[in-house]
Amino acid sequence: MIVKNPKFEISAVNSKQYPKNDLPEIVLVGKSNVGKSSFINTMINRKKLARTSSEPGKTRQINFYNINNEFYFVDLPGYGYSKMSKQEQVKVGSFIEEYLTKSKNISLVVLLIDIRHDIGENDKMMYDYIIKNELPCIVLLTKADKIAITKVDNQVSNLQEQLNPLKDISFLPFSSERKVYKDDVLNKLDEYLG
Ligand SMILES: Nc1nc2c(ncn2[C@@H]2O[C@H](COP(=O)(O)OP(=O)(O)OP(=O)(O)O)[C@@H](O)[C@H]2O)c(=O)[nH]1
Ligand SMILES: [Mg+2]
Repeated sequence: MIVKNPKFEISAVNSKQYPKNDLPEIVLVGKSNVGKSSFINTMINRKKLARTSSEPGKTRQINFYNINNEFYFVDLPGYGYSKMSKQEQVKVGSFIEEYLTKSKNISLVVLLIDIRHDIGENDKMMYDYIIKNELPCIVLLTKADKIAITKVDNQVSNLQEQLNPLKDISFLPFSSERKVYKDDVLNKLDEYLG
């Protein structure tokens, strides 16, 4: 994948606002603060096109980034941010669910999980939802720079064992700080874009 021309296209709050074309979509899901927006910036070589924050709960809408007019990266709000009001959490949950059920163009769901943490309850729920709805999926273990490089492979296996003991889904490490993982991930995305 060569990114020539990444463009922010639209922030949607309901399915009527999704782009009206059939470009394939690669969608980022995961807990607040896990690094979904940072992932997009790393993949498109831009520091700030997708807005990020050290405070969880930064992305509140569904943001579509048009890449080369070939596909979209779709940045969703994160789940599981306990400081968000109940009302806001319900709203965010319904955005995610509406997107996953209404979009007809999902080529791949990328589930992001922090490599340092065990699988959380809401990650398990998201994973089960993806499998039940037969959405194509890979799992990226983010913030891999936060652990010793020699421990990364072991931790990837450990988390895969917890979530996907059948090992029929790709689990890969990722870091927006330590760029050695980027090429493998780009190659994997290419497989799904066909
Ligand atoms: N060390 C390190 N920090 C990261 C990495 N990815 C993201 N971060 C940091 O983690 C924080 C959250 O990143 P975001 O990309 O905003 O996370 P998000 O998943 O989009 O969060 P929400 O929009 O709240 O759901 C920011 O301070 C990032 O700089 C990474 O790979 N390594
Ligand atoms: Mg975000």
